[in-house]
Amino acid sequence: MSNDKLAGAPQAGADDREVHHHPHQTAKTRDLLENTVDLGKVMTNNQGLVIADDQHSLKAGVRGPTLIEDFMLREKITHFDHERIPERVVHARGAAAHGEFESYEDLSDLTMAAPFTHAGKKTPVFTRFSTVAGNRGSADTPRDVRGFAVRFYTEQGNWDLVGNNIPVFFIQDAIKFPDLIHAAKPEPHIEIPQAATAHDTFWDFVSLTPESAHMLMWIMSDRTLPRTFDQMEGFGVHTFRMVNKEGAARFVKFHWKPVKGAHSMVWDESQELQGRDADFQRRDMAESIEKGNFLEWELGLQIVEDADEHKFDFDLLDSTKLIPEEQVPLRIVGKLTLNRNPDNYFAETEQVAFCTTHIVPGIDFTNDPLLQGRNHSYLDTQLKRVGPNFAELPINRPLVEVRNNQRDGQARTTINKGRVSYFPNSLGGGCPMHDPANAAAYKTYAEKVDGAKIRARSPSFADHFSQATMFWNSMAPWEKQHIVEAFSFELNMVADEGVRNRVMNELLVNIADVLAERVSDQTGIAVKPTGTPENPTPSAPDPAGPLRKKDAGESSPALSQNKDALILKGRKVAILAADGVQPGVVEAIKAAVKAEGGLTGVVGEHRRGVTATDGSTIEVDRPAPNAPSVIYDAVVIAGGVPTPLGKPAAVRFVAEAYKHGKPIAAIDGGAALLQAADIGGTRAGGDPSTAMMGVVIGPTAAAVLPDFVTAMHKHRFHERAFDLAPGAQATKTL
Ligand code: HDD
Repeated sequence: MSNDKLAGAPQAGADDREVHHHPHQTAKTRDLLENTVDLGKVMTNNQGLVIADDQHSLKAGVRGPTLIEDFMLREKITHFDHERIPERVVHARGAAAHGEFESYEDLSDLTMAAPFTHAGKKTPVFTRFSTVAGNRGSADTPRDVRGFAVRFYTEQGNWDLVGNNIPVFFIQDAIKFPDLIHAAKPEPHIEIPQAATAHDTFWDFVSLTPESAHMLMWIMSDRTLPRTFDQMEGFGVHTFRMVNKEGAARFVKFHWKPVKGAHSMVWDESQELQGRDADFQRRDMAESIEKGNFLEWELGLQIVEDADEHKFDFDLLDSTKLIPEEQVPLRIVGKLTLNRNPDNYFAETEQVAFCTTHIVPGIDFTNDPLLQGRNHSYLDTQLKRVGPNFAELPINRPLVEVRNNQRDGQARTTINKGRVSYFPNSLGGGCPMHDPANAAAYKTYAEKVDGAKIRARSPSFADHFSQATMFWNSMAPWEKQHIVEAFSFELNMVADEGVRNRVMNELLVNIADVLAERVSDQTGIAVKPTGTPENPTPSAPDPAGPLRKKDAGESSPALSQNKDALILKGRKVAILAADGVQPGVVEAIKAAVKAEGGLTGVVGEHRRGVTATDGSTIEVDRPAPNAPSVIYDAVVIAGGVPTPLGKPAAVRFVAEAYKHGKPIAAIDGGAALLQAADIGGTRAGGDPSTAMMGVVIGPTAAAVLPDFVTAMHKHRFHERAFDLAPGAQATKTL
């Protein structure tokens, strides 16, 4: 089968195999229909009747009661009543896109998996991003883990890599998952809070579950505030196996590395976005794809030889641990590109049914108890959510034609023929038959297993703090500051004294003293051991404190997001302009940003445009009241009199962009707006032309744009928000 053919296959509606084909429709009857009814245009009901009037129900007299015999009304309303399926019990809010995965090399020495058979091999994919806690109608940007689920439609069958944007998880054993989610979701008596975890139950659970310490560091970091989907990393989380044709297996961890680099927003910004544009991330993805700014990640593998399974100071089967990239470097093996929006949200994004058990020859599980438990959950949830025939839906259908003896069930669409629906059979010529000798057949890796039945955790899973400390050690000062602020915010939301106490004295103190002290400063929670007369809070039953390596020196630079933006593709720059702007300035800004692959939007007072000093009109993309700063990545004040926009909205816009660390440039009279917003050198009474902390001020576009572009590559200037470096405000960074 050619790749082109594969690429077209999962398209909804493109395939009219059993789903749309009518068993009685022939070319002749279709002709007949075309002649009597204009099939392309008219509306029919589900029975096939052409509808005469879809606007008025059938009544006894124009003002009379509606008649129960109105089957048209009843059909329409009844179908509407049944439009919803249960939303996902977790990861309910999501957005997805189609695309392809291209392998850079032939990996057949490692795996038989079809996506890696040769360099240039393309496999169609469907990828869904999600938040975990919020309901389907919640917002895109709460502090939450993001799901990162990739389905590969391979010629061996569907392979679902159902990962997250964080490489570790809260718990080590799936038996705790329902409790974790009950604790994290809104409190059951009042269904509060929506799409957030700032409440007593979550912190109660994690404070009693010290294995969550490492994950807590990740979720309290900016990783849970990704700026866009394509600026976040993705991880398969578990250690999987790759198996080659000879049956040799190696351990593997999967990483998705965003081509744009991994960058986040700040907490204040993410909160504001929830109100200003609840669809910010899904909109960004859909619009980027429409504009041809496709979303791209490279796939990295961490391969561990079978013989090296026990060479780490953690267990590869423990999902609360990662393998530092410095210990096992990533091998970059291919690229994921998302390049096509779904045609229909419900048919594709809502009904896609990922299963961790969807693996293909060449990929296998390990005994990670979290993965093993997940493997029960996904099929089960799809049966409940979408139904027993979920695999027949266009988005879920594998490329391979499905042939087996599974039959019937609700909403079955396949019309299986003949009398044979069992195996073995002779009446059907033995078909469909299983085929042990077939090289394409899925065979489980023959791992040797031997053990007494036991409910226990392996002692090799017992160190809950070393990697949490390593994460802390790996952060830049501003990242540490954000973590302190996040813990402080969350713990300040917790009312129960005992819970606050346990988080501080059984988790934070075991991660890093300075973290505990700084959170203590911001929350007033005393640092003193639990279970003592001074602090009678009962301690967690599980081993906590003694297993730490407090303030150990290990760090992993790969974990920090303190890195420049690799490319500026798709970054949105607001150009604030007002009447009296110099001619050519807006065009020059647009050209400079476009040259870097960025996008611009002109923000003016009204939709009617802005008049330059030469009388020309500059088109406005968004009027100021409709243009919150949080939807842009940077801002250039193009000038104009008296101050651009001349309204408090403009002052708020730049003050907020400044607070959120965004690059700012002011040209000509634009500097007055900075002054009004109390920004930069003007605050210190210094020279307003000084370029500082990503604020670039100058008389002309040509003078400021090169420095502004350099500033954009820094992504954000977080140090502005707090005095990390003494005198930081006056530091010239450009
Ligand atoms: Fe899960 C959905 C990721 C642990 C049970 N999970 C779901 C989705 C993602 C993840 C991305 C959304 C898929 C989509 O877009 O449709 N889940 C993870 C990761 C985990 C994890 C990375 C840990 C490493 N999950 C996990 C456990 C269990 C589940 C331990 C149960 C024992 N997850 C589910 C589920 C969901 C789900 C109930 C809800 C909706 C769905 O499956 O389709 O089966």
